[in-house]
Amino acid sequence: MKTVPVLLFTLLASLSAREVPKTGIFFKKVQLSDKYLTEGASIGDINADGKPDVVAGPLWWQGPDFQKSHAYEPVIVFPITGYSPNFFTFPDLITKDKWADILKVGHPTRPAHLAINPGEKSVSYTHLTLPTIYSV
Ligand SMILES: [Ca+2]
Ligand SMILES: [Ca+2]
Repeated sequence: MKTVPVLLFTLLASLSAREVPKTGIFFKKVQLSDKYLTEGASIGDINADGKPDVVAGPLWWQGPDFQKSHAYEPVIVFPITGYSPNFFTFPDLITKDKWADILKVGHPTRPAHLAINPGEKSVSYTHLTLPTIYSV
């Protein structure tokens, strides 16, 4: 009769021990969108508030809760049966100001695009198409 409670206690103790990682690093899953917009995402401080934001395709989500999104280019939803032409987005301080710009790389052999962050100005991003570079 005592076998079942002891076994249950052991099982619960074993499960709870697995829930707490020894590293002390925890993760929380946050779904940014239910639309298929891009193949990848990156982290950068787009609004220069010192908190990491997420950039994915034509949108960036404002950290730290990632509930509010901002479009820096037209938003196009793609069918899940193919690839999105938005492969990777890389935020960085390319124009050497405090506002992270976004380098977008699409399909191989297609040109990359640079979206220059307007900062606090109420104007849209400046978009530049970069020359395509082929390598063998
Ligand atoms: Ca930020
Ligand atoms: Ca910039």
